[in-house]
Amino acid sequence: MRTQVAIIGSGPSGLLLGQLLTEAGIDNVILDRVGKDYILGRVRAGVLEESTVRLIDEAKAGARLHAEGLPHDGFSLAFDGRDHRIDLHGLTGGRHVIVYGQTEVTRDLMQARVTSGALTIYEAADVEPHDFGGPSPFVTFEKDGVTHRIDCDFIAGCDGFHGASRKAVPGNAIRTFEKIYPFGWLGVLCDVAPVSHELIYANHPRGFALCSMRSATRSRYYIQCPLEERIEDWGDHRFWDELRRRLPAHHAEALVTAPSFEKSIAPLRSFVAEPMRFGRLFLVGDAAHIVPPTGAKGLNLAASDVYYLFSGLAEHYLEHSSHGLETYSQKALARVWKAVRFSWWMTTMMHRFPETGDFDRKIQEAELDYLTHSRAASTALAENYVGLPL
Ligand code: FAS
Ligand code: PHB
Repeated sequence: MRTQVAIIGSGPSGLLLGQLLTEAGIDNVILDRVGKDYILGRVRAGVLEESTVRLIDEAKAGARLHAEGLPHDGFSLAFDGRDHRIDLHGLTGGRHVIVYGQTEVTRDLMQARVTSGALTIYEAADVEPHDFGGPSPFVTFEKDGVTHRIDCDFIAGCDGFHGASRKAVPGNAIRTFEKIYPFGWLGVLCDVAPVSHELIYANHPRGFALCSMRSATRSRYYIQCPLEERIEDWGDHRFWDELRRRLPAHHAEALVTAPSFEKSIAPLRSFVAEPMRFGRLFLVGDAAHIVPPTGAKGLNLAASDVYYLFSGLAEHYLEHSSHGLETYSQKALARVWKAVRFSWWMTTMMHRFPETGDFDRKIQEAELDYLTHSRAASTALAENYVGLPL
């Protein structure tokens, strides 16, 4: 088999890139090691930047997003028993974010791909990129007991943090930067109206909490928890009681609960691999970087990588210029590091660290006080949250 671009991974990165290439008439094949249902069963991000929405529109997968997504003009920071609204719309000259689950984005992109007739091969085992240092890379995989080979011009490694692409790069050609946080997020999904029409990020002595949503009738809640926590020790009642303790009283009283139908613990890390290009192999999204979800950047960073790589590939095939591909890594990393900084800053400001001493706590209080009383400080927060320019 031969294609122009072989894409490893059918998550948001791979699907978005695949559909943009297909719309541009550039042949591509997506490979994933699992099936559609497994991918759609993962509960992940919930907040989309406007630039991510524009890319989904370009991929002809935005209809349901515009019909069901929730535009949000602000969110609240809760601490010391009170709310402080961050007016995204007012502070950024009219910009906002859209609340729409990553699962639905993935579902819409998968549907767009089926409609376009482009090829995705699911349950492809042992996918491996080869010879990406030269002019004739290829990918191999196993399916139904047969080894297959796809010859291509370029390989996009969209296979997430645990994928094969980054691992295929020689150790002396790549540098990684990592920070592991000493806690995780315990998250639940339930079919009940959210406690507030906007998101609430809460800093509390017992730990961080986040009130989010997927729709007006589906809530998504998180509480910070120690890494060693076991999900089986967290019945719904224990979760709701802990969430109430971490919210201002008026929200705790207003909270309506329902049985959770998804409950999981996610560890938090910051991770960046440099560079993001190795000859004809390009790392995209979580394959190249991970951020703690506090800043709602993970999925949106994957989308900006796709924007830079798609632009470079389109320039290569349609304008016969390699400038975009040559500058992919530098452009993507410039935006990645600013989002990594923002996500680290939000996480440090909003969470209780086991080693947090009195001094660190006073610094957190001063940061929150400055943030909620200075237009300059809240504008900086707002412009990062809605997304820095591509
Ligand atoms: P993904 O990991 O989504 O997709 C990679 C795909 O590659 C998968 O389908 C996988 O099956 C496939 N793959 C892996 N190895 C392979 C191999 N060897 N061969 C073939 N295929 C392979 N971001 C936010 O913005 N907000 C959040 O609240 C948030 N919460 C998160 C919670 C969790 C538990 C996790 C893990 C991430 C969360 N993220 C969040 C970040 C998340 O949304 C990612 O940024 C997003 O999924 C990135 O998309 P991809 O780069 O496509 O990687
Ligand atoms: C979510 O709804 O899952 C969500 C929203 C905002 C975040 C993180 C997660 O910062």
